[in-house]
Amino acid sequence: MPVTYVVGDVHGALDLLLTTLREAGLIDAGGHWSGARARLWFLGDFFDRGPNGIGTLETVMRLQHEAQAAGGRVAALMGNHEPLILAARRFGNRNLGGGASFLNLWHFNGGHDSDLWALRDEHVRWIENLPALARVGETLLMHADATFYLEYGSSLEAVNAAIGATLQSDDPREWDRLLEAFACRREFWDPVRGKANLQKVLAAYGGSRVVHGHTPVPYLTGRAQPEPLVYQGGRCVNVDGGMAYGGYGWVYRLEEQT
Ligand SMILES: [Mn+2]
Repeated sequence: MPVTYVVGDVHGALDLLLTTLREAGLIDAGGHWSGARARLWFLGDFFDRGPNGIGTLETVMRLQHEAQAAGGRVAALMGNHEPLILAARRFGNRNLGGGASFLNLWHFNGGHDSDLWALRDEHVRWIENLPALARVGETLLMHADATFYLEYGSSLEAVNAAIGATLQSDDPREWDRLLEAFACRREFWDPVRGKANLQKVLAAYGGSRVVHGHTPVPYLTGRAQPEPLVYQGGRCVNVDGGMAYGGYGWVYRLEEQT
């Protein structure tokens, strides 16, 4: 079986991403795929906060082609910052009630105008096709440590279809609903309620553990640590090292559980 690796939220920290992938042996000194048949999953949030969202996206798209040619695979989930920038692009400055526009919301969440200007149709189509959830063996991959996915469907396929449909919608309320829901976090953290939430999510979508990003580890624990955070008795792994916040870039190797 090929080895699977997972990278959390890059948030435009392209230089750190390249260093991290190089140290893991997944790209060479020239930045090209050297992972052979390895699988690499990104958990979304390519944009905002850090300086180079489009460069990050284009790097992932390029590595996807290079990996495929080598018999490997690069794949990605959608984070909340992907619909954020698409909403800013689709609705712009239109005031949609409450005095805020999607453009304001995106800026408030760390959006850089340079990314929006550089966002082309090709990028948009790629983002629109990203799944929200994926399963690799017994591991459920999700961007957010949140249960809102259950409001979109009771199977992995249903969630991906419903969130995909939202991204095709012209109804700002649908976008608003998604962005509000996607802002939830820390819902697996509490020893009791978090455990129950985790069980609900795993029961619906399969797998025996969750690997997620979205909430930088120091936000949960109050301190930086040099490797991903394993919690809930090993059934939950947070791979968001806070790459755009002066934190860590991690390549987390999935040990297949049988
Ligand atoms: Mn996020």
